[in-house]
Amino acid sequence: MKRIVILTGAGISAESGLGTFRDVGGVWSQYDLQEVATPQGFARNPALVHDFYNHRRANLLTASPNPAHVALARLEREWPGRVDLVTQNIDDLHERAGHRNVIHMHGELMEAKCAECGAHWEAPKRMQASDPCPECGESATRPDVVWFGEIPYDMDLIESRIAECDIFASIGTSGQVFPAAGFVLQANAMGAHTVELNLEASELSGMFEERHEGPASDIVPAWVD
Ligand code: BJW
Repeated sequence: MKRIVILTGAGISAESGLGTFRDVGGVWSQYDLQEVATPQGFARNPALVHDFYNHRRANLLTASPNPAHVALARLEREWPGRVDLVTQNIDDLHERAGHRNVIHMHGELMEAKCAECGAHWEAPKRMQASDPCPECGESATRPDVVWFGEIPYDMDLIESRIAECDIFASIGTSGQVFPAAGFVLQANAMGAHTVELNLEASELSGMFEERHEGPASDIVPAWVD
């Protein structure tokens, strides 16, 4: 029974209206990542960082899964072997498409976290640093997302699943951010068949045995079929 690990990035949610990061007009052309996606930026100006994520949370509430999310949820339901979905995305569109097991290695936009005690809870529509933690009462509320310099979630689990997989598929990611950018190397080293599905060639295209170029909403359902 073949085991599949799928890694998704911002490109899979692009056609749902959520911006990617590094494409022309992407999030990092509008915001300075050092100010909004690092612990140092948060320490300097928590209100700016909360505004950034509050705005993205509001956008997410109006977005819907697209055919690529739906096709992966169908794959999880119908594939006779194991499917592990690892996403770098903080949106919940995989879950809303019906996907049951999603590993959010960069956290989740709809969750809040206490920077003091580490408690997690459901994010309010608008979050601010002065919101008290429901566990310890400290006013150190932050989005439950992984910024540059922080350690992504579930790395041991992800690495063990890649070590065991027969097929590794990367969808809609530019391959510029580690550790996710290194997963294809690990999959190749373990002898998995590696597949890239992306709008265009990425930094890592040369590492994949099979490649499909085009919008995710076309190429992902076709690949799943
Ligand atoms: C479509 C499409 C359509 C468009 N259809 N496709 C030097 C060397 C190596 C590493 C480092 C280094 N210097 C620093 C580091 C570490 C650093 C890093 O990688 N920096 C790089 C910039 C070099 N990484 C970290 O700090 C990470 N932590 C870490 O390494 O800890 C150490 C450690 C690791 C493991 C074990 C133990 C210790 C943390 C990284 C956190 C990233 N956080 C962000 C923001 C937070 C969440 C949020 O606000 O959303 O995560 S950054 C941002 O980039 C976000 C994304 O998840 C991530 C990846 O972006 P993604 O998804 O690839 O998007 P894009 O825009 O880049 O690409 C979109 C792609 O889609 C494009 O290719 C398009 O063509 C395509 N596309 N439309 C199909 N319709």
